[in-house]
Amino acid sequence: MKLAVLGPGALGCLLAALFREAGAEVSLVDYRPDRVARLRLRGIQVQTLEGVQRIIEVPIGLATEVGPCDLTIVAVKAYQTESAARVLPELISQGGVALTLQNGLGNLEAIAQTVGTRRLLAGVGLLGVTRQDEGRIIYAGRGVIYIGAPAGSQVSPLEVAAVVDLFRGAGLECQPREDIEAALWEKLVINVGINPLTALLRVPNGALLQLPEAWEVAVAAAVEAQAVAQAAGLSLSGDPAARLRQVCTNTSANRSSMLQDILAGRPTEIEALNAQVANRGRAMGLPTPVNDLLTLLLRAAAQAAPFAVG
Ligand code: KPL
Repeated sequence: MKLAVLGPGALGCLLAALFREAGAEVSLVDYRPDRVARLRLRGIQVQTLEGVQRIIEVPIGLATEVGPCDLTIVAVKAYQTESAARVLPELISQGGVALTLQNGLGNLEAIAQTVGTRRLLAGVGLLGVTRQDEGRIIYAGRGVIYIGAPAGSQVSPLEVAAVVDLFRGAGLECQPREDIEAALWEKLVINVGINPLTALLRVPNGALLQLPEAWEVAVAAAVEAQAVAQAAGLSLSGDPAARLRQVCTNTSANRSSMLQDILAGRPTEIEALNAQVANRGRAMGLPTPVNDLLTLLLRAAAQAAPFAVG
């Protein structure tokens, strides 16, 4: 199976490196020729879960160089999905599958705009990966990856099983999910709690467990998200606070992706996370004051960067 991982961020680099080490035919795809050239020279440097530094030489190229693949994993930031979706037709072979493994809501819809829903899969990953620098990452916490066919997809359960096996073969914990939309929301419930609080307070995920006020806000955001999901007809498993606690424990040393974005001066995924909860809640007449406020604070934090002191 020929694989492409689109997006050389933390998750993209990790997946490409693990697949490569497992002997898969994989390429990392980027849209920036200058970065492609640098990553080709340097390889991908991974600090493993055991704390060992490894350099893994992964083939890296532009979409036109890599060409059609059987499986293309979209691992770009949610705010880059629309532009990434434009190169997907070049990367997906006849009968090939696109799998989004991104945070938040709205990615499936953006990808479907260019490649349709028939050969689409969605995935949700609860693992912790920190990007230290271009092509340099820390695999900071194990976590399960769920993969399934969303509404409108015609990818068969057998094909989903083959993709799940591929992930397992690369040493990742992976499970098929028939209710992948519910899994996306379960992850959203976690992200709307952990990501903005860790980004605003500039702390690793585990610190939230030691900060009672921050924890209270994180749980309140997660509870609101769960209520919106339920109002939208999705039944999510488990209690949001318990789920938050488990992910904070499993990824305690990890810097959330939103904290990494804020520290690097990049845009954040707030529009795909808390803003989605707030918008969908509003549309159903369900108040989401905590998600409203966190959305405003994160927008403000991004706007404030040029004025920051110290
Ligand atoms: O998805 C994540 C993120 O940082 O975006 C978690 C699971 C919270 C790990 O940090």
